[in-house]
Amino acid sequence: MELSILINRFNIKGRLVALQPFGNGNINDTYLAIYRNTFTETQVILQKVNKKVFPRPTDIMDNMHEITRHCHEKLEADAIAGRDDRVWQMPRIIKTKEGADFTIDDNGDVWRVITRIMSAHAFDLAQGPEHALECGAALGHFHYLISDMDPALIADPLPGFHITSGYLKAYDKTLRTKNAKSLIGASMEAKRLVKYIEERRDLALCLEKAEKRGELKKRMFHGDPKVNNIMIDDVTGKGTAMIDLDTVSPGLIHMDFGDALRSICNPVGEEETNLAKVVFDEDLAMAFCKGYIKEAGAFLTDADREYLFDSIRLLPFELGLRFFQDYLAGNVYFKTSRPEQNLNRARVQFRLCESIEARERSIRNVLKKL
Ligand code: GN1
Ligand code: MG
Repeated sequence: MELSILINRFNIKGRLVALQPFGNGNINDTYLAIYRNTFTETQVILQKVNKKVFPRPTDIMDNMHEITRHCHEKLEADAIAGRDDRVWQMPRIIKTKEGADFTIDDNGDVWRVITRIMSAHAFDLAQGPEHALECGAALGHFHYLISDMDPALIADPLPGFHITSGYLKAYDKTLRTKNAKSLIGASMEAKRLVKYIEERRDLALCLEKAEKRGELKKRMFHGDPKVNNIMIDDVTGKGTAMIDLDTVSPGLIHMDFGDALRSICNPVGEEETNLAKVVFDEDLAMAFCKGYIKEAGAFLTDADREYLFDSIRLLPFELGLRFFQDYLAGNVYFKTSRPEQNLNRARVQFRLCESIEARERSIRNVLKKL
């Protein structure tokens, strides 16, 4: 179905002058649409929700409805009370002409339109400590925003998401397939990754065990706070919004903390092919943590703080495992543009994990001082 016909189902003022692919997401298909009016211009984001990843895309939209409603109310109340040092933003759902939150095309795919956060950008790589600090502040503020949401209003968007034991099980199952066996048989590098995972199986369960013991509790989390999901105001340089709200649901906020750090503190990014360049940058980590604690410090318990290092080590391991499993399964989950891409992405995450392990003492010292 033609995109311009599809977007025409939504209630947007003006004439459509541009509609083009946008961003670098690994999951959904995203487009930027520009509408022109006599005196102004409206820019919106058109997205197809990936139904191979999200089993019930309409649940994703119901969740988005609840999350944005809750957060917009809180943002407005805080703005009126003058509680903030800046304008915090969050995308809004643009309804169809019939008043629905989404539309379904001839293939049964769910499409939505949301507002674009204007005069702000997200970056694929950390730009330096100031940027990292603002990313920390944006995540911390987002945790504050969703902290008092009723989890019962949210349907599980992606069963098993950020449950490391589940990813290990899926990996074990994939290992037994013919495709995986032949890929591993043919590659020294793949063999090395198999060994790497074996050596860390126990560590991978540390947060789940802490949750079972009651030391850590589920709260609302973002689920995907990587650096290019954090919008920075072009004028002030301050964090202004978290985007990509599809995975917001009850979970361990440690998963967000670790995921943001594994993304922000790897200055060369997820697609680097020269492993020697992949290191965990402690200056960026310190800056991020400062920003995060300023906004979220008040609701971190002693036990929460106890497990921060574990989350920093766990998330690159978990993502590496997810990339490697997808490589062995034939690249069915993450978008790829070449066959070895998920293998390389896994190598980058495991290299980052090694770099974190090598710096454990000094990272723990930073965390202690927060
Ligand atoms: C996916 O859609 P995107 O690119 O923001 C993935 C994250 C990974 C990330 C790695 C729902 O996020 O968990 O950390 O790729 N999202 C989902 O780049 O699986
Ligand atoms: Mg995402």
